[in-house]
Amino acid sequence: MATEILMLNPLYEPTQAALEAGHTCHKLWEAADPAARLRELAHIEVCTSQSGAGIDAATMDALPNLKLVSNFGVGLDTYDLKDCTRRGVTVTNTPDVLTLDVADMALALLLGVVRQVPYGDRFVREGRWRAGNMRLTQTMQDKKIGIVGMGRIGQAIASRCLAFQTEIAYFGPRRKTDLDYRYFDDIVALGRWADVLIAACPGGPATYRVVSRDALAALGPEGIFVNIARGSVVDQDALIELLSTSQLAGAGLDVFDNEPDVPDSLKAMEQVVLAPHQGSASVRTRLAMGQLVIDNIAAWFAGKPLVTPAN
Ligand code: 8YV
Repeated sequence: MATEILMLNPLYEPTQAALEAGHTCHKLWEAADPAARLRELAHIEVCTSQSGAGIDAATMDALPNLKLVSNFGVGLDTYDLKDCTRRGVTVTNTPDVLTLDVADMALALLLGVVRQVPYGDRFVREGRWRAGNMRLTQTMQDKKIGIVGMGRIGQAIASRCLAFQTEIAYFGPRRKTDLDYRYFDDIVALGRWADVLIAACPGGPATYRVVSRDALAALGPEGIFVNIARGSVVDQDALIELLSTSQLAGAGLDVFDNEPDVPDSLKAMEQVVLAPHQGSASVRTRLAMGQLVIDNIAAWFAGKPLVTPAN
């Protein structure tokens, strides 16, 4: 019997093509009337989605037979996992395979801000070097780095930062007894200790605006903020205000409120390095993420244990 999958949104092309080669795939975004299409597909047991979109209650209401959502991405802030569990829906995600790339991105942004790499690039291209050398920058050496969220990605960021002769401390819901890094149970106190805050925690209600105005202000005028987590974890308005009044030295941002819209005020700031949510966006990592999406679905249809269930 043909296996059927409902794709709620487009996936990375090679992943989507591989799924289409093995299953009958219904693409909800191609339907002229998605609500009517969902009624026709009420028998569906397996869906795909991605971290930016998740699945909402109305869609699950329309799919009473749904058992599995295979999600492309590690972040599950667009899912209400308790509600999924209550409905008997398991969500799988793509942890581990993207950890190193996302950690690398945090360091790329941090180095970009500290050594002003994009600024220097513009300086050369615009022919300004002939008129004199570029201004001097901050250094990585001896920086105190505060990591917000010491999970898999936070730990990979920490191990990279150590190679730059920095000090590390972290904030999170609890101390990790297996880690030697200094722990702060108060993010403002971490901000006061640190020169740099790097957000690496999950998104969602529990971490909404956890990087508060006070935490950012505590970094001081030489302070730097880096975000590879979610736009929701930082008070973006406060960040912009502190940057524009020189109460913070710079920021490296891969994620934003309301992506892909980025405030013009941030785009205008030369002390800010911006990236379009590129943390996991290497070919190798995206293929590995897609493989997990595929493997979880294959396991489900084969009646085997799921590879990376999240609930
Ligand atoms: C991707 C991400 O941008 O894994 C996540 O949670 O944010 C990123 O890897 C996203 O999943 C792509 O849809």
